[in-house]
Amino acid sequence: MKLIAAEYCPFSLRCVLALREKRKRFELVTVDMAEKTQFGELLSPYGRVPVLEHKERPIYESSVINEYLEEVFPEPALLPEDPYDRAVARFWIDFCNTRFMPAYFNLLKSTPGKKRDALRAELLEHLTFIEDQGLSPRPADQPFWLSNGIGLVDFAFYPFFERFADVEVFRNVKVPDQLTQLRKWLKTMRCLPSVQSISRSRAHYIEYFRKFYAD
Ligand SMILES: N[C@@H](CCC(=O)N[C@@H](CS)C(=O)NCC(=O)O)C(=O)O
Repeated sequence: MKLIAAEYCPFSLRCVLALREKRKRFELVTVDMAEKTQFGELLSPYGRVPVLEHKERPIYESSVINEYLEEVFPEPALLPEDPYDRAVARFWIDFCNTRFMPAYFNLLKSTPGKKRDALRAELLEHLTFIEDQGLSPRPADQPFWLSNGIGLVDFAFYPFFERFADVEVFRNVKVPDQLTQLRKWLKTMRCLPSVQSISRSRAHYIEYFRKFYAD
């Protein structure tokens, strides 16, 4: 099994984390997206990574890949068993893909001014929504988003927080101190061996992203 991925790509990280948590052996092929025309055949029809190659067939889009992995390798389970709970998990993955992630990248790509201020407010609103609707309703001793075990919702969001130093330093948005559940969840995630295997230091991210996002 092969994962075509890119360095610093949060979507690729989602799949690396799911594969590691499923304890699956896979070849990680890293392509340089700055030279993406050279790698055309490896990319998705949208010209993107990640792409999973399994049994000589390609699977595209990080959320689809992770659901495929869950179906093909059901153990350990990364989605809840109950259909309602699965729907809740899929809601959060959708929220991440359609609200949180666009707000995060639009803020990073913004130029100084009123629009940036609005994008900053939007991202903060999403962080508060995660705290209030996603993490606060959990039982106090539940470590992960939806259960006592790690799951696809945790992996959908974490890669953006892994590199959150970029919005903190270059766009002045940090996870507010009062979002205690979100902070607690982040702490738990950072202790996972699969997460530690892909983590880099805050200083590393700041240095790397400076050339893209410093005004
Ligand atoms: N919705 C896609 C997003 C993947 C994505 O945007 N990947 C980036 C790298 S982080 C990419 O391939 N960008 C190339 C491009 O859009 O030209 C997913 O979840 O897999």
